[in-house]
Amino acid sequence: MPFCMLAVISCLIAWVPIVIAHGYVTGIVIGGTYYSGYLIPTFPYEKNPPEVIAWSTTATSLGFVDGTGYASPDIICHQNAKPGAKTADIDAGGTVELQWTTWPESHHGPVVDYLANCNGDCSTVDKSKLEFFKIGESGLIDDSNPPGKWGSDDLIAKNNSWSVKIPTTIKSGNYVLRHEIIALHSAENKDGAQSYPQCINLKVTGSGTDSPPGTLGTALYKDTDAGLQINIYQKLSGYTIPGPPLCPGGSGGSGGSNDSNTNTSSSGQPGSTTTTSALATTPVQATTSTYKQPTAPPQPPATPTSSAITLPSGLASNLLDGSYSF
Ligand SMILES: [Cu+2]
Repeated sequence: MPFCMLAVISCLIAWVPIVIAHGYVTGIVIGGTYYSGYLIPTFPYEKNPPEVIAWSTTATSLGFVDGTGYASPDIICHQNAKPGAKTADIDAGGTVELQWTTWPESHHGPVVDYLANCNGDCSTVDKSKLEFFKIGESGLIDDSNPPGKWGSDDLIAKNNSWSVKIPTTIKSGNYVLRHEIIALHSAENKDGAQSYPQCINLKVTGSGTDSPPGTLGTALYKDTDAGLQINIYQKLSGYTIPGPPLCPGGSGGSGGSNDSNTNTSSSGQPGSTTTTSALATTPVQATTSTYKQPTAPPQPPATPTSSAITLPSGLASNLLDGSYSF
């Protein structure tokens, strides 16, 4: 991964840029109900953080999992992720809207969504056993002007939000939704793609019977995948969205404008072909709040006050994990 000690030090002196870089899901809206995300700037430092539907992580740098982590449990739901204690109800066929922090425009890449059946309570599930099937994907939308227009650009255009439809045909049960942006701005380098996975717990209710076959999180990607080792600054003849093919009933997500054939799923089938007219184009305002977003500014664990830099222990391990980029 790109790594520059000078940049790390300058960001430590001015802590805030680290906190606002990259991104995470701050909130989720389902059927008009607002659910808090796992607020990484604050929850890790609270004694009793609120119980939420989102999975906790230790990605306090708002960093990513790069190609060296595709076989690591961190790729499943981000660094050291643990299941959310709560679960949101949703009808099969319903839409989940995920609200991100401001996504950096430079971080072009696909947006993908998966479900995995918990076969029981998701709050105690063993993530290493979850088998994910893809329910939404949006890759390269328009490459007329490299680096092109990507799923991530649609996400930014939709006020940094993304809507994904739960297939109407899947059977009722408890599922983990794995929502992910893959940033390709450094993907010309081996292992340079950056995954930002975010997981939430859902209880899906419907009359469907589908139980699509899934893939373990640690088997979703290889660093040699065509869609993960790629130079997006040149004209591309097409783009293969990483991961297993879209399951039947899956869709292009809110970003898919579907006006080109540049997306190709890994199975060779056309990628985003489902129209998404029913999906919200702007974030739904919270009508029911299960958790009030704190108004206090994020509290870093320690702020260096002089030129002597002391790394907080958690940060030091993140650095070793290679979770920084600039
Ligand atoms: Cu970044």
